[in-house]
Amino acid sequence: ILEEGLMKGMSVVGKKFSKNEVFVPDVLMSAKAMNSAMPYLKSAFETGEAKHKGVFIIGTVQGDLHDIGKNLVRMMMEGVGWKVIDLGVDTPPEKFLQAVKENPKAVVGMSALLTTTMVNMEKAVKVLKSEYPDIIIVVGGAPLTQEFSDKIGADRYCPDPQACIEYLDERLSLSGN
Ligand code: B1M
Repeated sequence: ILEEGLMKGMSVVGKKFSKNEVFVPDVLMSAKAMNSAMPYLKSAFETGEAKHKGVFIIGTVQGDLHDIGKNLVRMMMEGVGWKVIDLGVDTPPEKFLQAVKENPKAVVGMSALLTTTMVNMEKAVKVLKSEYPDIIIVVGGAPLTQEFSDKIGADRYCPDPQACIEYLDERLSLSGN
């Protein structure tokens, strides 16, 4: 149900959103439809019949209260099979670090919408990478670029949720799972 139905559907929506063929409300509706099915599948996850792709920790960085984009990424990631831990908005580096300590194999996603909070993203990336050099960190948000992501030592800038999904599928060889 998850792999051949729901995830395939979300993938179609994600690709269309990337190409501006559908818009934020369409993605929200699809993600809500997807999420409404998840409780029925919970027992399969608990017995190990269905597996998550991994744990994805996401938060909007310290000082930043914008969460619409971050929530979209969360829903899309859940939609394609990641277990998501959402740290919310205004997330200090220590909170990211604590979440990684509790989930050492997790991938981390950070969102920033303000030029003034991009500097806090840099701080959070540095703290995580110094304690966990192999951790994968993806970043996104309207003012960001790949150049900025490279400069602060993150692994990849994702302009939209689909880019995030495709990058992690490829990097972790998850396609087709
Ligand atoms: Co704010 N705001 N805002 N705001 N706000 C912007 C961002 C701004 C560009 C407006 C403007 O001046 N034109 C401007 C930033 C300027 C700058 O820094 N260069 C701005 C400002 C200045 C401010 C305040 C400082 C205003 C004030 O108080 N004087 C203040 C700051 C508060 C704070 O955070 N401390 C503020 C407040 C607010 C509201 C609370 C009113 C509200 C936020 C509500 C909420 O999020 N719950 C708000 C909003 C709504 C906006 C705009 C209008 C819309 C942002 C949005 O949600 N876009 C925005 C102007 C604009 O963009 N037109 C603006 C839709 C969303 C789906 O897109 O978040 O980019 P986005 O996410 C995309 C991608 O970026 C990507 O995927 C999403 C889907 O494609 N993405 C990721 C995002 N995170 C990702 C993470 C990933 C991967 C992809 O991996 C982890």
